[in-house]
Amino acid sequence: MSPPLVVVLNGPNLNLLGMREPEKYGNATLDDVEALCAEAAETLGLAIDFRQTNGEGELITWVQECRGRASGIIINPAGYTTTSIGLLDALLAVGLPVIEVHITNIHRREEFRHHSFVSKAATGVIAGLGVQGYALALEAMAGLIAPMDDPDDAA
Ligand code: CA2
Repeated sequence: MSPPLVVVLNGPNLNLLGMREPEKYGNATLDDVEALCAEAAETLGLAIDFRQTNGEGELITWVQECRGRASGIIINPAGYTTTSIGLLDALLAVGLPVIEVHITNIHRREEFRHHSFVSKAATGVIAGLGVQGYALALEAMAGLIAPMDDPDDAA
């Protein structure tokens, strides 16, 4: 049997990780984050599909495409966290466990970053633990999707 697929989605400007504002977001590049996720997924027996886009519509389409294909979604919605009802609606409609990740602690930052529309669709939220938050989200996701693979639950 193939391992459960977790889709890891990254929103706008996260392609700049490690290249700008390292004092805020650290030195790891998005490629480093993908490698970190691949390593964690391998250990946890998960497959990942890791993506980044600057487009709101593309992000929404990717969420929709998870239906029937993925077992869970990990998402750092970046700038769309605080603006996108469309993204919220897609995450609510997809019917999968969702973990929202932020590299920084959005609650220690500017007031406008505090309210996340996406959190309304999230099973859990990880913020402020740097890029390690992605590995922690994968660990939590493995726990959330494991019961689906338990043959005892099939009865
Ligand atoms: O802390 C996070 O992960 C954020 O989602 C990052 C977003 C920000 O809008 C959220 O409030 C919190 C910004 C992503 C932009 O990433 C950059 C990375 C390096 C240099 C510049 C931007």
